[in-house]
Formats: sequence, structure tokens, C-alpha cells
Amino acid sequence: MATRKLQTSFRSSPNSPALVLYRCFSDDFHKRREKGNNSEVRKEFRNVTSFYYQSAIDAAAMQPSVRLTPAAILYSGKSADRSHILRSVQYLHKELPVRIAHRINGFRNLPFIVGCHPILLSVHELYIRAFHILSDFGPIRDLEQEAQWSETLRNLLDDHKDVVTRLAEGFSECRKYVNDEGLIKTFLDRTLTSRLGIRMLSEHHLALHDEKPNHVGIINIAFSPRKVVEKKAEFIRSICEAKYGVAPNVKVNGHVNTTFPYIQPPLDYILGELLKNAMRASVESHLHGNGIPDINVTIANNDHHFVFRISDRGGGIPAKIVNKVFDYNFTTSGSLVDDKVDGGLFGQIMDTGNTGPAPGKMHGYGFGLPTSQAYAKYLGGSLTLESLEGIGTDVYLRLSHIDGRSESFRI
Ligand code: ADP
Ligand code: K
Ligand code: MG
Repeated sequence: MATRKLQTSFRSSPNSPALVLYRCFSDDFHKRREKGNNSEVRKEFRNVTSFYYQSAIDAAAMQPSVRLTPAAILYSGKSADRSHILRSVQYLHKELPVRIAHRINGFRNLPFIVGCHPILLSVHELYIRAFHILSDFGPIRDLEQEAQWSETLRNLLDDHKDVVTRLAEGFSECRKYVNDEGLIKTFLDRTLTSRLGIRMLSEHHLALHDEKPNHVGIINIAFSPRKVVEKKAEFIRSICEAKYGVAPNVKVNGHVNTTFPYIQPPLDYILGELLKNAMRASVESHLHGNGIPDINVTIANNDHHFVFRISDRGGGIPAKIVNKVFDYNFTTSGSLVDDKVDGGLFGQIMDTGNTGPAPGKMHGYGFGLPTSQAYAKYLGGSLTLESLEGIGTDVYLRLSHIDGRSESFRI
């Protein structure tokens, strides 16, 4: 009876981990177990114990992660016999289960009430599944085995593509039970940046098979900050126009002709989020005036760092909330479900599901700024903002070069 009640409340996912967990502790489960030990009961029991008895995960979680500098990836070289692809897969084959095991530990250490949320449990389960799929794969000795492993990896990347949206959704529902913002921030910073690292390394490996001009894997040798801003601005303008009927112009100035090697996908994500925020503020603060002020993006580059300054005249951020905008789930957007879809949480290659502009994607779960800041720090940089209430906001995105001109971050 109680099972049925719970089942109704999770109608969309009758096999959600929370429900399975619940069933395994129910009287009915034990009665069925005593009676027949049928395969359904065995499967449910296996599901629930998957959260507990995991000696392989425990062992992997004890191992340190081996992080690479982008320069090491960039200069690891290409060989005609494709041995660079084998070296790359052998590293990932060992490394990915360790990183995933660390993340599983993160889920285990969440406060009980948070960790039990059905959506968060389902993500936890996804990580456990990925761990087993990857670590059950035997040693990779030749390119044929490499191709099979890469296919497995590609499928996993696809299965995990909505993880950020699901985390955002899960936390928005259960964070009210947690007073310690720091605890949630630490968990999400680690989970999201680890995911960024895993996806960059994975996409890089998969891209090593392709011959794309100016590219080594996912590294664009002739990366142009101006081009990425212009491309992103055009895309976000189309979303903005679909939602509001108008969109501000984006002007780019500063070191517009500079190019250097860089990993573009995380920047696609960060710049997309910053431009969405700037456009939303610009439009919403000028709905009844004539003309929406331009957004100005300034690019500056030296031997060690490069900076994007995104300046809008969108009215700034009220003093009473300026300290909150970098908190996960803090948003001034409405509660319409439509508005909560944070599109392309991982830019283009990272989230293949996001193919085109759609209305209602200008703001979401309040993940844009904190996720972008966590990514920027992970990439050896920073994300800060200066706001003048009533006037506008300047956002500074500072990043480190990857070609070894100064001490580097590690992926
Ligand atoms: P979301 O866009 O989903 O609300 P973000 O983390 O991107 O989440 O931003 C959090 C909040 O910070 C926004 O809801 C908005 O109130 C404020 N904000 C961010 N950028 C700007 C900006 N350029 N101008 C004014 N307010 C901003
Ligand atoms: K936020
Ligand atoms: Mg936003």
C-alpha cells in the first residue's frame, strides 16, 4: 500500500533509486524474498546494495588522480602508427574510474536528506554504473580494442549529458534542508569541475581520431578570442530575440586580432552564460525605453593571461543580492518551469542535445555564474564582477594560457 503511494509521487520514474531503496526495506520485499527469492527481488536487492558494498569503488577512490597539463596534451605528438592514440586510451582507461570513484565518494558524503533526493540518487547511480562499465573493460592492447572502448566512452558521455541540469534540479528542491551553503558549493564545484575535466580529456581522446584543420584533439591551435565572442553573441542574440523580440548588439574591442592555442569548449559555455546574463539585464531594464544599450566586450592578452571584460548597461545588481549571485541556485528568474531550462550547460560539443535556439532559455536554475566561476578557477583563472546599481555590470573573465609560457593548471 505504502509502496503504491510512494510510487504515485514518483510517477515519472517507477524505478527511481529512492523507490527501489524503499522497496528493499519494506515488509513486502522481505516476504517475497522468503517465499521465492525470485529474480525480480534479486535485482532490486542488487540495485540497493549497489550504493553500499563496493570494494572496487572503495579501492579506486583511495588512488590519487593523475592530472595532466594542457601543454603535455598539446605536445604529446602525433605518430604515423597511431601509438599516441593507444597511449592516450591507456591513460584514460586507468584514470577515469579513479576520478569517477572520487565523485561517488562525494555523493556518499552528502547530508542524508540531500543524498536521498530521487534525482540526486539517480545521478549517483549513473556514476556507479559508469564506474563499472569502464573498469570492467579489460586491458587495451591494440587499436581494435581501443575502438570498442571509445564507443563505450562515447555512449557514456551521451548518457551523462544532462547531469548538470539534473543536479541543478535536484539541489533546487532539497537545498532548503541544508543551512551550510559552503557544503553544497564544495560538492558542486568539485563535481562540476571534475566533470569538465573528464569530458575535456574524453572529447580530446575521441577527437584525436579526426583531422580537423588547426586542431590537436580539442585544442584549437589558432584560437581567436574575438571569433568565439562573435559566434557566441550571435547565438545568444537569437535566443534573446526569440524570448523578448529584441536583443542588444555586442561590440568587441581590444586585442581583436590575437590568436593562440586554447581549449574552446569550456569558453563556449562560460561566455554563453555571461552573455545571456548581460543581454537579459539589458533588455529587461529597457523594456519601456527606446533602444537597448550595446554590450561591450574587451579582450586583453599578455604572455601569461588573457581577459574578457563584458560590460553591460543593464541596471546593475542590487546591493542586497550582489553577494548571492555566485551561489548555486540563486536566481532572480521567475518560477516558470519553461524558464528553468538552462540550455547548453556545456556548450556545443559537451552537450550535443542543445542544437538550436529556443524561447525561454535566457536564465535558469541560477547555475550560470557559479558554474562559470568554478570552471574559470579550474582553468587557472578567475571570474569576478563589478556592478554599479542603477547603471550596469562589468564581468571580468581571466584565464591562463595553455602553451607553457607560465606555470600551468592541470586537467
Ligand atoms: P540565472 O541566470 O539562471 O538567474 P546566474 O547564476 O547566471 O543564474 O545569475 C544569477 C543572478 O545574478 C541572475 O538571476 C541575476 O539576478 C543576476 N545577474 C547576473 N548577471 C547579471 C548582469 N549582468 N546584470 C544584472 N544582474 C545580473
Ligand atoms: K547564481
Ligand atoms: Mg544566467
